[in-house]
Amino acid sequence: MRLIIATRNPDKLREFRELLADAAAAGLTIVGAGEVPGLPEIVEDGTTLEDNAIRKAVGVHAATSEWALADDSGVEVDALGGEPGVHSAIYAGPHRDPEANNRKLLEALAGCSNRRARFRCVLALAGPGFPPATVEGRCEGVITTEPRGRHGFGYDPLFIPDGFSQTFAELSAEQKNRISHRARALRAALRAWGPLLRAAAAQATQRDSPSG
Ligand code: ITT
Repeated sequence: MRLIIATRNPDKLREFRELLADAAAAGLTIVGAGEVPGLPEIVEDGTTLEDNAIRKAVGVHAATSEWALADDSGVEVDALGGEPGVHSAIYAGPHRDPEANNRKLLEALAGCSNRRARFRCVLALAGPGFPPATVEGRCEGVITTEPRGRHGFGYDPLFIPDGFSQTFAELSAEQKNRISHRARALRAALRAWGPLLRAAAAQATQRDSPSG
């Protein structure tokens, strides 16, 4: 059975492939939205991560009739009232430039001693006969005063998770994948929806087998 990851962000997709390696080894085929021809562009004008995640999952499921998992995520900074939050990708403008986003965030926090923040990831699943649902994962930490590290993507060079002295961009992919908001959301997703997806996969295998 295919699970379409309803993202056009190649870094997110890479992390999903790493995090879902066991499910893939067990027979789940992970497909990125970019590999599915003819998908509509989904407008992310929801006011919450939940809204946008559901829009993306439902949009991809409606266009393909297949199972779709979407991620809407962002960094919430306490001293900025939770911004950039749902606007994280376009914080410095519609061109979605991560370096410009990072510069703008550091400028917004210049001289500010309260640097507490969290990454939040909301995952939405949509599929045949399944009303769309969401789960969430969070990772608490602080925002640095300058970018550090070369791994990861987006705001990773600015974010130090609690319990570490390195930023997400200084940690290895394996370390980030143990504690990240996306990893935690995916663990919640597998707890909530794993049995359902395994049953759907078994049904699909039976349907597709010559004797099924
Ligand atoms: P899709 O909508 O196609 O999934 P996107 O990049 O537009 O891709 P979002 O709308 O969810 O995704 O925006 C999330 C932004 O939050 C993303 O572009 C990054 O800037 C930031 N972000 C999310 N998760 C992150 C992570 O693990 N590390 C660093 N930045 C992250």
